[in-house]
Amino acid sequence: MAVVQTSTASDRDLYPSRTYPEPVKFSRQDPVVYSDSQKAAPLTKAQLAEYEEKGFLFLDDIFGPEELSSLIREMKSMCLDEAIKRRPETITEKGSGEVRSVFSVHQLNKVFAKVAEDPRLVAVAEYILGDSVYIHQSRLNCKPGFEGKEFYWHSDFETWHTEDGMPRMRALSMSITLTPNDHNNGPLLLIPGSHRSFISCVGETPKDHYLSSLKQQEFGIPDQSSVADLIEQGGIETAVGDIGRIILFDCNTLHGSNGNITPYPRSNLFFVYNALSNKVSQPFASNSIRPEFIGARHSIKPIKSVIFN
Ligand code: 6CS
Ligand code: FE
Repeated sequence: MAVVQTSTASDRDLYPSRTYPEPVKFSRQDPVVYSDSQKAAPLTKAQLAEYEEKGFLFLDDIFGPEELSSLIREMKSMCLDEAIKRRPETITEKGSGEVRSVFSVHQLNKVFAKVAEDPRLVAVAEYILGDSVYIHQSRLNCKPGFEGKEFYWHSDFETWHTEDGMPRMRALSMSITLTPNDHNNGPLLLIPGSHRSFISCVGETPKDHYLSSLKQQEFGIPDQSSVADLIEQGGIETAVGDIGRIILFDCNTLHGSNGNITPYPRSNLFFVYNALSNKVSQPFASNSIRPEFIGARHSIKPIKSVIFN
């Protein structure tokens, strides 16, 4: 049972993890939605309230059919391309060698680069984060049929904080569904309300952890008792949806997904928007710096602002 700690851990690190011998539960010290004036809001009050409350929100009917066809074409060629399979940005599945994830797709593919900077997405990210934004990470998770393995419960922020040096909870992910995400093919599972707690994980970060964590994460994952408590409180919501649905979720919302044993791939395109004022610095609990294709550090490029001129 994690000790509940509400005081801040230290002035440098509000979210210490991978340092204590036992799990500790901290309260979130950062806002969820940073903007408050409804004036430039690209979402309704009800949508913003739901995101604030649950830590995630589904957005539908953003892209037209032609746009989706072009994204699907690019995804299929990437997930199946032998040359892509050999690139450093590509993580393959344990056992089968199928493509599990391709990172930095906004830099590898012009179509994905355009979507990353699409004003319809950027406006939402800027409003919620209350700042201009840049892409901290992008990836295509292919989750191929039969071979797509699970992603165990985790907070993305816990990793981005400890391994990339992201100071505060001022980032969010947009996952664009490019194949149907149904109850059977390993959809994203999210724990409503979990974004308001920070679960400190036990176990020091191994050297070059990303070489194993992106295939199967074993460090920086919350203890079972803390996960069970958060599920007791908030339940589990399954992010099923048709092609084109955007799953918008806070950097600290606990999520995971089961393996895919159906013939049907569950392929989603992810963009992680970070506030310009929240640029990564030195990792808070790791001795190695992750490669640029996993977390932007030297190639931070502010996206042309939509609501902050
Ligand atoms: O380590 C990371 O940055 C990645 N790991 C997971 C399981 N989700 C977020 C991100 O793609
Ligand atoms: Fe994740």
